Amino acid sequence: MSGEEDPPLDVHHYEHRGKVPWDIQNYWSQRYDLFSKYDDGVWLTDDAWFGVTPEPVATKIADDIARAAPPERKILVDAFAGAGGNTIAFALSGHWKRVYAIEKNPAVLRCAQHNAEVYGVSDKITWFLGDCFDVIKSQLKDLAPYSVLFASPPWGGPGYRSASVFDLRTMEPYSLTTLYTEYSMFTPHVVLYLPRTSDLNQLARTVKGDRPAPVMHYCMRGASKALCIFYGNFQFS
Ligand code: MGP
Repeated sequence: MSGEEDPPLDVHHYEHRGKVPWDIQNYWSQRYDLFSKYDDGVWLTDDAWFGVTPEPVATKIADDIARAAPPERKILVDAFAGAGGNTIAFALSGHWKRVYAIEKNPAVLRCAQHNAEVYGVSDKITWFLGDCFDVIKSQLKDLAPYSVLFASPPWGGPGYRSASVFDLRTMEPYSLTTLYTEYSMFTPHVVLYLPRTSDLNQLARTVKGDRPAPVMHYCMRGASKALCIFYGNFQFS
């Protein structure tokens, strides 16, 4: 493990399966997919495991956004940093002048900050503890013309898998409409990370005007992990 610091209350670095709660054992067995540097002392809260983007997916999303974003947009705002998987990939991409990462759970934010240290990218990230909608309105407004906003929101827990088509109107605690409406007031360049089973008709109805919004599935080992919708002037060609 890196450093000598012990994890704070409710934060863990599990080293043996025997200590891992039963409901996250499936995720723990994928720990090197989630964080290739897991053994260097990655920290997670028990709830954070469910929402971590696997590192190869986070890296690919970071590459895609960097490649396709308008060149004047050099700030990346990560609205739901969680334990830092996406934030770290954005910082590692080297594309952004600054990555702003928001997380409202103090223990989870501490994990993200620690994990960014493990990956050696802390100096590229500014952290905010708080509700993303409040932080964006109160502290990031002026960055809007230079920003791309990425959001990997909670989907209401792993129960999302029980529906063959996921109803984005019932996503908890924030519906697709809430997320899209709030974020597009800040910047037109918004990327949402959503369930692979998301209702595509509901997604399509959020796309206004003539400019198409690409939807990309991110797959690993023969299965889709999740999809992203890219709103705004992203050029993939
Ligand atoms: P999964 O369906 O829970 O796992 O999550 P997996 O490994 O596909 O399960 P399997 O048993 O079917 O193989 C799939 C992906 O969705 C993971 O990579 C997580 O990053 C992401 N994910 C899962 N949940 C519950 C959330 C969530 O609530 N929010 C976000 N943003 N991502 C999630």
